[in-house]
Amino acid sequence: MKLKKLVALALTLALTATVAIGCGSSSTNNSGGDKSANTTSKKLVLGFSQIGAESGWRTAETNSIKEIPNLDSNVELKFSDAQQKQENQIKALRSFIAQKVDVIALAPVVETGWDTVFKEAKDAKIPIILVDRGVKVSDDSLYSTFIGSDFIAEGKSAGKILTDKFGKDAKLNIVELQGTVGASAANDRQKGFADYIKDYPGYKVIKSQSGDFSRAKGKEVMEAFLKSEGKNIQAVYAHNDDMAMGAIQAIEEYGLKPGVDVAIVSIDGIKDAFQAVADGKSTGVVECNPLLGPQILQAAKDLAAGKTVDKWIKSNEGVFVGDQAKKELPNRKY
Ligand code: GZL
Repeated sequence: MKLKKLVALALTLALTATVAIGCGSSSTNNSGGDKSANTTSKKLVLGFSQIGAESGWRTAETNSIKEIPNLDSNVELKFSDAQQKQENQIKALRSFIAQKVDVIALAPVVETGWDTVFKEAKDAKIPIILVDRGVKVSDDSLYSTFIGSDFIAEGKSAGKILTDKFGKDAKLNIVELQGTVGASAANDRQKGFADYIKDYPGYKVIKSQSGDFSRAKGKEVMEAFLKSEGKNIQAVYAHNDDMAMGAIQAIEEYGLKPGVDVAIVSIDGIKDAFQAVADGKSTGVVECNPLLGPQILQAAKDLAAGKTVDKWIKSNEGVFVGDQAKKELPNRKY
């Protein structure tokens, strides 16, 4: 009997010791007890530096990005709005680096001036995702991928809307509302359009100025164009829809009919632009997809998992004129 009790006691002691060691090792893992025992449950922390809220397109993109944590609860989003200033974006990137985020994403307001802070991110082993605008850096390995459109192709598509409407031999004086000075979207949309109309000698850009991608500035610049050129203007090429909407207002206030006296083409694909085409106030719109949240999420997860991603993840988009725009209007999400 005594032996049995001794064996039972020994077994109990052995069992208790095992449980204690087990807990000790998980608390060792916890190191301080306040972290979850399973370190794999750590969230992926994504820092995003947004340019601002200059256009309907930008707001739609922001909404898509802010949806990311709802698409994947294992992702924590740190979002910063730079109010259109590069120095605020650089500050935000430095803050993300200090917070040791897993991945940094940004929509770079302008193409240049990123080498130093991108090198700091590389030294901190934090991959960078470029969103909707590109950069010019000394070494392309400073960023992992660019998720966005082919702006040169968009500029060509805008030119084609005009040549399809007026024909190869038309004589057309065009005024151009450029996007933000120094932005890749503005530089390449200007280049694409200019390259395309080279084959149409009658098509001439007689004035070109930045409206900074905003409706108010687009209206202001169009008022100045009308003041100096008046009825000598036959078409407007706007690098985004918001500036085109501003131009439409200016044309109407000047006493001309937008879409009739003055053709209008623009890029983005916001609802207002589709409505303007459907109403005959604009000739056509080239879509540029702002709903990039899901693609950013996938790229961030792949990079955090150590996978390589394509250097350019291109967004798919269409071109809409006349009845096509009327038909597509109800489907527009932004
Ligand atoms: C394009 C994006 C541009 C949009 C504008 O990818 O960078 O910036 O065309 C926005 O509406 O302001």
